[in-house]
Amino acid sequence: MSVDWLELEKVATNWVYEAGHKIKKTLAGPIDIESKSNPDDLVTEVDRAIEAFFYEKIQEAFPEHYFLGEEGISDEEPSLDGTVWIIDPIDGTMNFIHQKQNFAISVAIYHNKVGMIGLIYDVMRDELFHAHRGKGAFLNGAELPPVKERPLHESVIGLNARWVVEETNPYRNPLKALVRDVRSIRSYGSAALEMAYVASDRLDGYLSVQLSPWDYAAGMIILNEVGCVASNFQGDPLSLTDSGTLFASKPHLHKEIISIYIGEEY
Ligand code: 2AM
Ligand code: CA
Ligand code: CA
Ligand code: CA
Repeated sequence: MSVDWLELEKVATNWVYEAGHKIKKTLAGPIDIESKSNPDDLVTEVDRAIEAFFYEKIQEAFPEHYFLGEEGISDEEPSLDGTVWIIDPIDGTMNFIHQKQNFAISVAIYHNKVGMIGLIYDVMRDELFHAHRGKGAFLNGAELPPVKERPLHESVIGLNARWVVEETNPYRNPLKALVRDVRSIRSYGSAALEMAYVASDRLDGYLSVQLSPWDYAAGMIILNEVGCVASNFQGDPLSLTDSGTLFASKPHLHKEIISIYIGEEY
């Protein structure tokens, strides 16, 4: 069955705005918070409710589509053949809880493993980054130009400082050297937004030692449209089923950082 991508993009965009509105409304009252894998790995009732909102909308409108979300609503065996929605209802949950800003909704639609539509919505700033495969990437409707490179020593990189000090992190030393050599480091705390910032030239690159498909599925599609590259630290393609390292950046810088700093297996 053929898919009307323009219609799908319109519908997905409307749902993202609707979800953003729902999230904003919750900020007025108390929010129930729980820990997941460790005391700092947080989830709220809002993360779960927003994931359920998307799942129900998609089930109703497109029952033949698959669904993969961070908070556990997934089809039993989400297939990568056919059309699959990969959704992080709130990316940057810690920011959502502590700052009530600097978080995003991330929605990606893949078709037979190819990223077709990517949406990253910064709810509180009302900034929607979106991309449609082959048709470009946009910020609030304005097309993002192909990225321009800067030399490494003038580059600003997104990175969580924790990974540079954590004794058990095998990438500690390569990341230390990278932190030393670039112009500066930023830590925004939302992988989706940091990837959108690389695509829109607010950052030159972004690295994370541990992310999952819902963290980067939409970001990859947006980056691809402006000529950026997203891979693991070895430069291999990212998985849509497994977690791992992520390095997103402008293409020349991508090659340079992998070859000098992070590309070796540790
Ligand atoms: P999340 O807020 O959706 O959990 C924080 O540096 C970034 O890493 C966020 O994008 C966060 O997504 C993501 N992340 C992935 N795994 C995480 C984990 N186990 N604990 C905290 N953040 C995680
Ligand atoms: Ca999480
Ligand atoms: Ca996430
Ligand atoms: Ca999340």
